[in-house]
Amino acid sequence: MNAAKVVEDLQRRFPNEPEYIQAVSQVLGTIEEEYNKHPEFEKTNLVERLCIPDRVISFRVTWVNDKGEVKTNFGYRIQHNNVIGPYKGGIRFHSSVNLGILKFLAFEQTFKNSLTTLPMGGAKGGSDFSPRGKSDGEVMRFCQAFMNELYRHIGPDVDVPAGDIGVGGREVAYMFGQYKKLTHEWSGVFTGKGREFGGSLIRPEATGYGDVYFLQEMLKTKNDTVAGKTVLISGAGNVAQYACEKCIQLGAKVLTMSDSDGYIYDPDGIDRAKLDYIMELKNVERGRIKEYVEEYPTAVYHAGEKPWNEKADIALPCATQNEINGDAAKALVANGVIAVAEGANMPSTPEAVKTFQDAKILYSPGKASNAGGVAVSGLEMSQNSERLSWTAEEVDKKLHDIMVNIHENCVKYGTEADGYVNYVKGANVAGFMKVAKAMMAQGIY
Ligand code: NDP
Ligand code: 2IT
Repeated sequence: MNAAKVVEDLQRRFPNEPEYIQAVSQVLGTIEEEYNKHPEFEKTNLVERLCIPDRVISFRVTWVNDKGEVKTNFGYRIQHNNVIGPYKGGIRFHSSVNLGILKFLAFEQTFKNSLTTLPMGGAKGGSDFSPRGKSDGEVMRFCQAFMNELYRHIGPDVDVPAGDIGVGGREVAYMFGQYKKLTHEWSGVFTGKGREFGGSLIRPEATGYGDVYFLQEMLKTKNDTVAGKTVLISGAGNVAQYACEKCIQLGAKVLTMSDSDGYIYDPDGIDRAKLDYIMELKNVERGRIKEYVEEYPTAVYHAGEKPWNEKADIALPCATQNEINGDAAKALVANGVIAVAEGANMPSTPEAVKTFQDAKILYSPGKASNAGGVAVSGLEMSQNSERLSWTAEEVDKKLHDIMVNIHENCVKYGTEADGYVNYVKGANVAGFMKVAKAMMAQGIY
């Protein structure tokens, strides 16, 4: 395989999908050497079969808003690869959603799920519907309309969706309810469900906690810990909130959180009480992060900006893709950042990744450090299958063990000659090899 040639070819075939090309390019660039040690891969054109999704489902979603107006959005489900388990991955509702973004997410999910060691294939879905500013009734009607189409393509042993941006416990519950109504069947077809109906304890916390567990492992390689560190977090949603919670528990000082309109900087640190305020603001009132400074006037709100110019020891990007560009990465490095652990999917541009790696700081890609969310989704599937639920302590311990294991695999496959751990390479090679072996075993179809 010549990675550059494959990417060039995909770019020609899918010219309007830059995020998909970006994700493929990063993976192929780092697995090329390993891939070429296995001539049997090339003989069966494994690379092309791996990059192009098994199936792309697209559909129209029509719903009625509170004013009685008829609205139309599009819906997608990308079933990327199911060689190691049922298709598995979140659903994103955001105005920016398009085919290329969902294809990049489904592609990444395949390797991430492989890294968890649990039997899950890769998928992603979503819509350009934005829950922002919508009433609860509108969100419910949209979720039901979305499920009226999607239900025929999913199932507990076929494809198991979950949340992502704009899809949390509320949306999962509405979609699950509609699936049940349409199929006349209760099954573990979704993860991230409410605790009363099969949801796993620690699933809401899992991505953020897992990100910080991974960060702890990275710091351990330098005989360092999270305690006492200053932290920049972007986002104020599910991942950001629980990354913040774990940082607070471990004695770090979180200085920032953000949303798509701007960020807040709190020089005194976001403590437990302040985080409780943010959780209420975002999850119940569905407000904006700028309201934080009305409650805590010593904090400052920066409209239209991202937090990366602030000085801190650690950065946890937990909002969205490409939120750290080359300049932002240079600013972080110049300000002495020692570790970047991605909570979001592909939040760093290729220039940013290069900047972190050239500076030899600890840097982990989302598919490694945010895998805790889907890992606990896998544990939710197990609990649903055996009709049991495990305690929070049990699930948290399994999550912790999985994150430690992913870190070990990154070190195993990503350590370079000078001892620097290239976590991107480590995660990609480890994730890829398992999928590749399963694909080879299952033949050409
Ligand atoms: P949420 O919807 O709960 O929160 C998303 C946060 O990011 C919000 O604060 C949102 O602000 C902000 N945001 C979204 N889009 C943009 C944008 N275009 N520019 C700037 N800020 C933006 O989503 P999650 O916390 O679940 O997801 C965050 C990231 O983590 C995503 O990359 C997701 O793919 C990834 N992830 C999520 C997992 C999960 O289990 N939920 C698992 C693994 C990864 P606003 O309110 O203004 O939109
Ligand atoms: O990006 C992700 O890993 C998720 N949004 C979670 C997917 C899942 O199935 O739990």
